[in-house]
Amino acid sequence: HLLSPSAPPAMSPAAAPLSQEEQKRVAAYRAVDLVQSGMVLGLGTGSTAVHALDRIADFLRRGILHDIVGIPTSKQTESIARALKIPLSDLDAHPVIDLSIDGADEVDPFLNLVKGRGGSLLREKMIEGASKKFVVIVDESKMVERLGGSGLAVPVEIIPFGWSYTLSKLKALFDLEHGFNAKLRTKVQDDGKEAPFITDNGNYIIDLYFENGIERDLGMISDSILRIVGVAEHGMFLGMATSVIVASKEGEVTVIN
Ligand code: ABF
Repeated sequence: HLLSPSAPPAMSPAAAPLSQEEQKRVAAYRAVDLVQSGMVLGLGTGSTAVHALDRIADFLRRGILHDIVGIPTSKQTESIARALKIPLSDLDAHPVIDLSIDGADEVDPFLNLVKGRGGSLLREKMIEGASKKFVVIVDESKMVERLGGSGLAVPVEIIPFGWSYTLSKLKALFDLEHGFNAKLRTKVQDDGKEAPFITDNGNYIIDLYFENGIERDLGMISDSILRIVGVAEHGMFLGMATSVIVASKEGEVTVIN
């Protein structure tokens, strides 16, 4: 039923603020309200997207949704979705996806995104780029004035061959940028040794850091990065999101289109 203008707010002023995890869940659940039976769904990766997986699985179990096909954006999401009994397929079988739902590391006022802290940016970009609708779900901490501005990395997936050569090319691109840094992403293995982080595609990640965020034209930066031989893809998702669902501490949900 329709809410009257005088309807009470989602949370009374006295209620405790939502934790970041609760904000993620609220945004994810709102996105799953957009899912309809029979849809082919791009299934995102990360701690926000996992709430959407839970909700989709719950709706399938209860018969609220049926005939859903999920296209996972990472091996991790594939195994979670499998355990939740969400029917799965791939991009080859479904080159057109109805709706993708995924988290992000940063969202700017123009709905440009940084993604890839989890390392699954290449598959995410392929699947979300093949989607008629791409809905991003975030807690309010992900909103930034400028991409790269939160101090988090802008990731670039590169092929392992000649990685330090590719790193030097990336460094040269941003040479004059104040406070710029670029590093190979590493991971401590079970034996305690540090080794390159390996993506689902067998590639490496270079993390780019910008002290004040990316001040230059994003489209030009994107083109310059992609022109470097050895780069597979970068984590800036420019003009791809059709809407962003943001949940706040106060329990408010804002949908930005
Ligand atoms: C993936 O998960 C990534 O593209 C992005 O880096 C990350 C967001 O993770 P979380 O929801 O855990 O903050 O979608």
